[in-house]
Amino acid sequence: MTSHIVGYPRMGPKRELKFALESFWEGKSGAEDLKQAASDLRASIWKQMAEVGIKFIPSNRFSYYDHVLDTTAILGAVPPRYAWNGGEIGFEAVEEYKEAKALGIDTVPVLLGPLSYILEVVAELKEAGATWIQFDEPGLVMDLEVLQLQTFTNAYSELESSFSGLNVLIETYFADFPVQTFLRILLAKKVVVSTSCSLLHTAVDLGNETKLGKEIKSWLAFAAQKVVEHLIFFASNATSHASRRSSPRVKNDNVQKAVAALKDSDHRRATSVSARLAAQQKKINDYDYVNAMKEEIKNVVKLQEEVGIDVLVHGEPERNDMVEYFGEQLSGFAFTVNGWVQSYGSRCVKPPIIYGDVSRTRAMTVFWSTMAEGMTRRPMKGMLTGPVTILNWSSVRNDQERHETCYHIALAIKDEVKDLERADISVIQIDEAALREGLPLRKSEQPFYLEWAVQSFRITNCGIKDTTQIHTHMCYSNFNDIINAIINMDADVIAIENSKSDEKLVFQEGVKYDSGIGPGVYDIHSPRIPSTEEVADSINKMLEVLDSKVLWVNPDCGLKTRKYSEVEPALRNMVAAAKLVRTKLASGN
Ligand code: THG
Ligand code: ZN
Repeated sequence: MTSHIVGYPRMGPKRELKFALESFWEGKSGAEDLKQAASDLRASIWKQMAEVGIKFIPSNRFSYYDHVLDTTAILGAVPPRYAWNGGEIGFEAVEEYKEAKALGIDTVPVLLGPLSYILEVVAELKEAGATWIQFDEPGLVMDLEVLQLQTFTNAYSELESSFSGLNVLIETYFADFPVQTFLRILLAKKVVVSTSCSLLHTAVDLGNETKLGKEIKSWLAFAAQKVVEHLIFFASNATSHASRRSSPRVKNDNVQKAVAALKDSDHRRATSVSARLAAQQKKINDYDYVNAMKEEIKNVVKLQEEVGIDVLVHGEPERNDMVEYFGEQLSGFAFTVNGWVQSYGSRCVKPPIIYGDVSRTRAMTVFWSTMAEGMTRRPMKGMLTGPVTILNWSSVRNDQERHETCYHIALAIKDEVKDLERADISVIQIDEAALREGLPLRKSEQPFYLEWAVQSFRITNCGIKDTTQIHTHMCYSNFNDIINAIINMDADVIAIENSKSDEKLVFQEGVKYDSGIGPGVYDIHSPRIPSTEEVADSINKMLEVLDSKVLWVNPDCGLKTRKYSEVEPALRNMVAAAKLVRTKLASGN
């Protein structure tokens, strides 16, 4: 039996890569400093794996920003709109292999897919002395047509002669591998034990966690621990699994009973139900802190009023992250100090750990939302994160089904919605940014996921007044295939990311969408400021398929990654565009 690691976090245990990158971008350090930081990180990972006795250590796993972007650049497959003329890109696979070899470590260089350009790299790697090569083929676990599988098989058969003298590993992840169709031609005939997917998006080292209790720590493994753990094949895990089963931290009778008692009327809106439970308001002791936040909120409100936004937000300066913030105030969650996970580029998140039944003990957002609401005569949205997103962006206990945990969270968020309504917040946004992201790859598993995900969302706002407007937001495009699930969410207004999609939104024939919808009119992930004409153009395109009564005009996602110097002119242009189109509509042309 041979040991093997598919991939490892790139950020470093203390986010060294993030800081090196951002310092380089800001011109505070040079390219050499950045390269040094990167090679230090690679060396420490290779050494660590070699020390614990991993046989197949991967190289060519590194990327400064994104490995799919790198491959796109190598292949020259950059969309024409970027006008890429950066020329040819070198075979860094060989460089990284040599770099590890210089440290005395013989690695398995990893390449993305069996494409013709790879042949050249293969030859160079053979010459440099590589004996194993790993190909990532994540697409293999999707529902493939016979023809597509045949194409894979043919592609690898074609390549076989170039592989002579080399051992080949084919790697899939996140779902089962269609063994019967593919293993026949697989060139690696040994059994290799591996983690089920790359550790890229796991936290780095549990050893750096100072605030987690001993018991909870014994239930967890970050990348550094998984590397060791999979070697001993989970045997030693038995004790910690047993400790978790019997721990009173995990089971909460009240939550179990509440979930067992859920019935249809808990996720179907009924017009006549009125709000009940008394709102609790957390008492904030730190006077200075509250005042600083208040100042920030005032500025955000003022900016939006000046720019001419109709429905305002308070900017959430009191929050760290849209998931972590709620986790911190709910029971059943634990937190890391250094459990950073790469999200994209240099951006990281610190997913909370859901280890037990989730419940809400006090109001979480009412204090800030009412404060903000009192600063303006325009509607101020109460901002919440939905249960599916809290679940999908946390590390979730695996001793019960994910949908059960999701219902726990839904009930907790429902309490918050009720409290906001009682505090006269009449527009409440419940973000389900990660709803699409959690969709299983296999079609056969999708209906069940969508059923409990949609029900969880509906639980949160079932029973509120008709006059309270529920908004939601979803990140990432490709909503066409789940449009019926989205309609079933029964939200009054939905803001979706759309601006990067070349696909035409969204409404196939026969789909009737009559609640409010705000397909994002510009891309917030770029610092580029969209012009008024550009936004007006985008609005006009939407009006070709949507009635003006249901259309909302908004950016395609939250603005937290943007500077005020970018946000302000962008929003001004957006509002100007909305006014332009409105005037045109009113004049009937
Ligand atoms: N929260 C969580 N997951 C997410 C997002 C989120 N996943 C998808 C999407 N949004 C990813 N986008 C971002 C955008 C910005 C940042 C992280 C993910 C970010 N992070 C800080 C950083 O890296 O500097 C971390 C420090 C901080 O929390 O302020 O800016 O919104 N859970
Ligand atoms: Zn978004």
